Parts: sequence; structure tokens; C-alpha cells
Amino acid sequence: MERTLCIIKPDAVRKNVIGEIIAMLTGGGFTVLGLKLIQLSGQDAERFYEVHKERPFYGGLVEFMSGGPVVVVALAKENAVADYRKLIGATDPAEAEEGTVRKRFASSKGENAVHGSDSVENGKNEIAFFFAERELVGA
Ligand code: 3AN
Repeated sequence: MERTLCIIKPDAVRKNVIGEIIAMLTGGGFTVLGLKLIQLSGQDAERFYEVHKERPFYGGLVEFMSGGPVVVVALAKENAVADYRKLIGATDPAEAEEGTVRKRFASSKGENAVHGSDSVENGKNEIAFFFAERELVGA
């Protein structure tokens, strides 16, 4: 089984749509291996988004991601990384397809409701960033 990480971002937590998003994930055939509600520190967010350090939106992204609680969800499914990205839709909600998480719940490119891993390798590493292996159930 392939793994991928979902982060329900502070905008979606504030909108009270944690349940709706998790229902979309399980409805899409994903198994939840681990799940928690956490508050990222600025340093946590800086480390998690280190690959985007040089991008102009990095500072705003770090501030946004550490500006309120998030829900991290470790997911498993065959073809998890690609199928999850299909389910969440494009980074910019204006370009996201009907019925995707971001079309339903994202407000902008920055406040776009959920994070998605962009490769199988990153899926593994991002899950390990938030979860110890013993916190993952049924894996
Ligand atoms: P995705 O989350 O769809 O993989 P990436 O990897 O291009 O998108 O960007 C990572 C995160 O950086 C996005 N989820 C988004 O929150 C933020 N981001 C990307 N592009 C912009 C932008 N032009 N302005 C503000 N934030 C952005």
C-alpha cells in the first residue's frame, strides 16, 4: 500500500469542515492510518516547507500554517499519492475541478484547505515528520 499525508490546513479547521474533508478521503477509498489535531510552531512550519524556502510566498505560508490548529492525517491506498492529488484538486481553487476538496473548501492559492504530498518519497517522509511508526494503525 502506498502512503500519503493530508494536512487539513488552518483555514479549513476554522471553517469547521474537518469532518466533511475526512468523509471525502474515506469515501475516496483511503484508509486512515493515523490522525491528530496539532498546533504547528513557526519552526515546525519552516522545517516542513523548507523546500519552498526560496519562494516569495514562503514567509506567508509559514505564518499561515502556524496561525491555527491543523489536522494531520496519514493515509494509505493503492496509488495513494496520485489519487489523493486528484481528490484534492489543483493548488489554485480557481483551477480545481468540481467535486474536489479544494473546489469545495479552498479560498485562494495560499489558503487552500489541504496539503498534499507530491511524490511517493515525500509521502513517506512527510508522514514520518508527524507520526512515529507505532502511532500508525493497521499499516
Ligand atoms: P500543492 O500544495 O498543491 O502541492 P505547491 O507544492 O506548489 O502546491 O505549494 C505548496 C503550498 O504553498 C501550497 N499548498 C500553498 O499553500 C502555497 N502556495 C503555493 N503557491 C502559492 C502562491 N502563489 N501564493 C501563496 N501560497 C502559495
